[in-house]
Amino acid sequence: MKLKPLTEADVTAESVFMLKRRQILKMLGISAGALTLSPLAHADLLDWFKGNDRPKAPPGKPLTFTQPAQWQSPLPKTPEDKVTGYNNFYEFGLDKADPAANAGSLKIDPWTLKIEGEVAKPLTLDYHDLTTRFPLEERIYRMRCVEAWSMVVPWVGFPLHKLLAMVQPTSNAKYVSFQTLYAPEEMPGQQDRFIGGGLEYPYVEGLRLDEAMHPLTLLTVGVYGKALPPQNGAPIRLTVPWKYGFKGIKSIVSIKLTRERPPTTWNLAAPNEYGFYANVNPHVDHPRWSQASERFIGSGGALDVKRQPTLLFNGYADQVASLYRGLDLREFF
Ligand SMILES: Nc1nc2c(c(=O)[nH]1)N[C@H]1C(S)=C(S)[C@@H](COP(=O)(O)O)O[C@H]1N2
Ligand SMILES: [Mo]
Repeated sequence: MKLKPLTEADVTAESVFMLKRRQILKMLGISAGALTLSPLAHADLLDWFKGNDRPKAPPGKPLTFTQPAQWQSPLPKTPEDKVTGYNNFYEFGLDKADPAANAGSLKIDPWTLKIEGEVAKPLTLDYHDLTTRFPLEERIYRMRCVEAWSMVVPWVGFPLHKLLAMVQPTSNAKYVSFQTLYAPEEMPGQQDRFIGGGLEYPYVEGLRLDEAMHPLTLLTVGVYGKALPPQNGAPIRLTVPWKYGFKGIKSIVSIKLTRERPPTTWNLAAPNEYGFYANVNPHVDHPRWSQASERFIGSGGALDVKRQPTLLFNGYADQVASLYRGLDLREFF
């Protein structure tokens, strides 16, 4: 697909962050195709902490939800301003501050989410349905980005298996594929390879059906008790806490049950670096950096970012290891 490149006339105050990145990339002669998730995440993190001109996330509407004891946690939570201010959402730029600065252009109401494919009862949900059709629960999950930083986040959502039960997968259904909204006029990264990191859009992800049916797998509509802000993937995104963060596809418009394993965005971009499974694993390093430890983003400042050991399946091994019995986790990374 040919997209109209941005001209200088398109550069508004909101896109200054992105312009800066584009110019730097051009000066360095880096082609967008050579970009991957950043191994320079630490420098990036320090940079982000220094910024004091970050706009506040727009307040989402408060949600009604229960707090089942099973999903609460004694772990210290990552503060809300970091959860909603330090983001990866390449449709809005590559820097961690870009999504919060630029995702305000995303129109989330009205919204249409289609659930189709190998199902007996296809379903279409609208914006209102997303927060009303299923009882919402708060779940405090660890979140681990493949770039080796981590957070603890109080999400609000409902388990994906409830939605799948409603559409009734056929016996042919073996995988679940997910697709982000494709709207280049709202998402500058979908118009410009330099802004969007050279990824193919729309962003797509996938799970095996048994992974999708697992009780931990959440369709997330809120964070910190309120509707998701756009930078976190409003109005609905996926959360799979035992996998690297890039599996958690944002702003979903399509969920399709399939016979074949669906393509996934980061695997398409760099198949030797990002696998389909993407299970968090301290013993399987990224080809360009170690995954043995991670930087936990807590309440401290830039100099107080704690390093901690990475946990197998991000600490959820008791619950999910059985899904992978007999699978070589090095080969199927
Ligand atoms: N559509 C889309 N979904 C996405 C991404 C993206 O760039 N585009 N980034 C992923 C990555 S790499 C991570 S770590 C998480 C970050 O989620 P958060 O910003 O809510 O913490 O979103 C994931 N989902
Ligand atoms: Mo990530």
